[in-house]
Amino acid sequence: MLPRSASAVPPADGWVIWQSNRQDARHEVYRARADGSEITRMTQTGGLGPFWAPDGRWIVYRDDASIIYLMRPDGSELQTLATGWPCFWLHDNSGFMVAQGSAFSLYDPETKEAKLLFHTEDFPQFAGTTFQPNAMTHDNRYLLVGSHLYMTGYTGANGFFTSEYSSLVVDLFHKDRVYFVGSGCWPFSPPAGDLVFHICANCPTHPDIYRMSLADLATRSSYAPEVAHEDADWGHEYNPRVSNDNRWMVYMASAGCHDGPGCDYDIWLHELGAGPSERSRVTQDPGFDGYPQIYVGPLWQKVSQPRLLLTPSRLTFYAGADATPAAQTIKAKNSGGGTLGAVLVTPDPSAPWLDVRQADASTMTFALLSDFITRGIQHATVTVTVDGALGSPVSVPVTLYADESFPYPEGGAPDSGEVDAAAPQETEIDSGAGTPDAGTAAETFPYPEADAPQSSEVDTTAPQAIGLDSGAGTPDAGTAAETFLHPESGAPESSNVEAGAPQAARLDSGAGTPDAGAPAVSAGGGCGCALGGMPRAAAPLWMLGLALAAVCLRRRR
Ligand SMILES: [Ca+2]
Ligand SMILES: [Ca+2]
Repeated sequence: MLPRSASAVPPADGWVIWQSNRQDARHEVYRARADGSEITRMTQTGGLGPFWAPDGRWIVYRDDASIIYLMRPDGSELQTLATGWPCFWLHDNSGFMVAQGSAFSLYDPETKEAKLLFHTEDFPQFAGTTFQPNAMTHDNRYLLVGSHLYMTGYTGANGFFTSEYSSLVVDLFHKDRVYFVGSGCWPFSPPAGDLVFHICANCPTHPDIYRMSLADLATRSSYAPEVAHEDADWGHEYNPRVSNDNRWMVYMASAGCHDGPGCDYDIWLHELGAGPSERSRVTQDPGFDGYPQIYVGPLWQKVSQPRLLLTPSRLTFYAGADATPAAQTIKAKNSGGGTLGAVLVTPDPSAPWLDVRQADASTMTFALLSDFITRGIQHATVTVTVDGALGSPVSVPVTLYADESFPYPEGGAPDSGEVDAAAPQETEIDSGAGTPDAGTAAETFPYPEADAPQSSEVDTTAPQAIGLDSGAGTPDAGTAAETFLHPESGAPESSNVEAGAPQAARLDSGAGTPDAGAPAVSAGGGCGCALGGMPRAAAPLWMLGLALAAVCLRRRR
């Protein structure tokens, strides 16, 4: 059945990866152009839940034993990394999140090192229920979580809701604040802008892909369909993911069939903001085609000359006058051949609050100068140059959220209407705090209708600016993710890899119970990323996996 509406022309340099059992019973990773041409099988021994690095330089996936693999987008440099479930890449390009029991760690694909970002236990309100991180916003401020937290009714930061399984936003700067997005699963954030997406489980043609503005967490009034089709019209939508250039969404949809590998899911492409019926078809095969990712740009290629890679590629600070955040570091790496030349850092003269220094030949340190901080959101752009290197210079966007403990900037207090849109009911705490002001949110966080991120953003259409790395160096203790997500973090011990995650992963092998392979929990990297908040025992987690699959996908009438 063909789409009902005219569809946009897929990007000529767009690429999609996904998992499919089209050639044999085992799922493998496939790659194609965004128009569905040039389908290439990428794996031979099983491949599930592939995730593409924001700059395109790596693909990570797992097999049905929860062994994590890395490969280049051309299939080269295939290697195993660890055991667990890859959940998502951080938009700052620093690595990908892996769930290992209740521990969530950031893995650096170049150094192969891991560092703990957080534990389920860091979020006590989720004790006794499920906690499934699906994505992080582009500034690493908000964690998007699927959970049963609201199952019997719960009052979070934006009010009381009841929903069996729901998509939630957790403010990592105020971990006690949980916001309800909607009933259903798969919360996901684009690489820029202030939208979140998820699968609405109780909308007119559910499941559908809905969006909401983060500036609107308090009222949810911007909650609206991004993609919505009737089931019979290939409208059983799941797993929305947004391209690195923030223009395209890929997702999987069936014609109403629900339960995983036995269903003919196909991959679909949608242009963001083009209306809920706009789409084009990427795959058309009777097998299961699911968990797509899209990358727009030239495919990664090995080069002989030096190529500059910065990890992370952007920084966010959240500051209160009583607790100046720790300095953060960015590593300059050589993702090409030869030897990388000297690194030159050019600070932003309009940002006196930011002190940028070179700690050593490849490490840049970013610190805040409290005396120069004023209340609100501030942006800076630091330029990193390496003569003779591909991708140089690189502009690094730095964002500062300064809370109410700082003075207002020159010009005085904002209008009374510019209260913290995210939590107006908590004005004692929130007024003027780091969440976007209602009056400036649109400007600060462009909706992806814009063809390119605003000038202060990294140009995500220029993957060569942040190529791949030779593998030298180790992550610093002060990088953004660690500083903001888990200040008390330490390296995860191998014992943190609990039996539960791999066991749950085996649900997706397609054998056994009717729920095996159901997209929500078993076969993909999203909703069922991890089964946290439960005792470290295999059996309950395994059973929970079945329950989640049922809940997340069976919100039928
Ligand atoms: Ca639908
Ligand atoms: Ca199919």
